[in-house]
Amino acid sequence: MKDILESSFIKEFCRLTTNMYRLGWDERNGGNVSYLLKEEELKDYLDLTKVIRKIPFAGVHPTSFDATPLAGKIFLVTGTGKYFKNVELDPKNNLGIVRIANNGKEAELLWGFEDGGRFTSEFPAHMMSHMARLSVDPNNRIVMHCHPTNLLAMSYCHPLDEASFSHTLWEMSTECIVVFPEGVGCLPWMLCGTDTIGEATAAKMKDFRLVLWPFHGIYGAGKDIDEAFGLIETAEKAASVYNVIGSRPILQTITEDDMAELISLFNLSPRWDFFKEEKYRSLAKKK
Ligand code: 2HA
Ligand code: ZN
Repeated sequence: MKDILESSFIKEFCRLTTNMYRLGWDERNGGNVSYLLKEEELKDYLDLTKVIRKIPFAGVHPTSFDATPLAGKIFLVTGTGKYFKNVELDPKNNLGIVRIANNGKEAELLWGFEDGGRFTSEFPAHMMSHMARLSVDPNNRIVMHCHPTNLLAMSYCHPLDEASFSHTLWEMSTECIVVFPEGVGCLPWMLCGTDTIGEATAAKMKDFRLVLWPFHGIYGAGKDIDEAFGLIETAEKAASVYNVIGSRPILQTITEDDMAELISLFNLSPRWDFFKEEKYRSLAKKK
């Protein structure tokens, strides 16, 4: 067997958590990431018949969600209570590779969590989000959660309806509507780590790859690490522009006609119902 620490998936995952920490998105033990691995990329590194131990989903919070749609799927996931700043220095203790058991209630540890640890307290939100994303995009592989400062700040002073929140982000930087034409889903504040917030996040994940948890953070999903990371990075950049502007009057902005030009150039399907002008909103009604 080859050394798994040399695998491209562990290396890329470590770079991801280091970058997230460096950007200030993951203070202390904040944030969590789960990455769906392919059996063929694992087979040179792990004996997939060797289960180290079984880890029930229920941790700090009771949980009763059913992960049978993911049975047999293998995830690389961050550990509960672990600090992103330490992942790259010590992947074996801070990360785990787990396979969802056939009963849909526990996971089989195949590698990692060597100090007896377990996966993130947000495992229900992650697994339910994977199920939701896979139902609309069979190529989705990554779900990541973090606490970017500017999106958090914006969640205090901007209305939290997803049409206006998304529209403001689209206005704050030209690339936003190109990167997330579907906008950003917004939840109310909810208790984290629970099935309830997991279900609410997953429901949004059917329509959005970005879901805001006000006063807490954001979830991003994608086909690969770059897509999910890039979504959060772009939304966070736009939120930082919003916060730099603050309460100064906006004298000019990206108009909906400008956005429509971008949409046409990149052949995108945006949430037309998030637009304000009737000529664009009516495009949503036609669908
Ligand atoms: O502690 O970010 O949402 C990890 C978290 C919980
Ligand atoms: Zn969090």
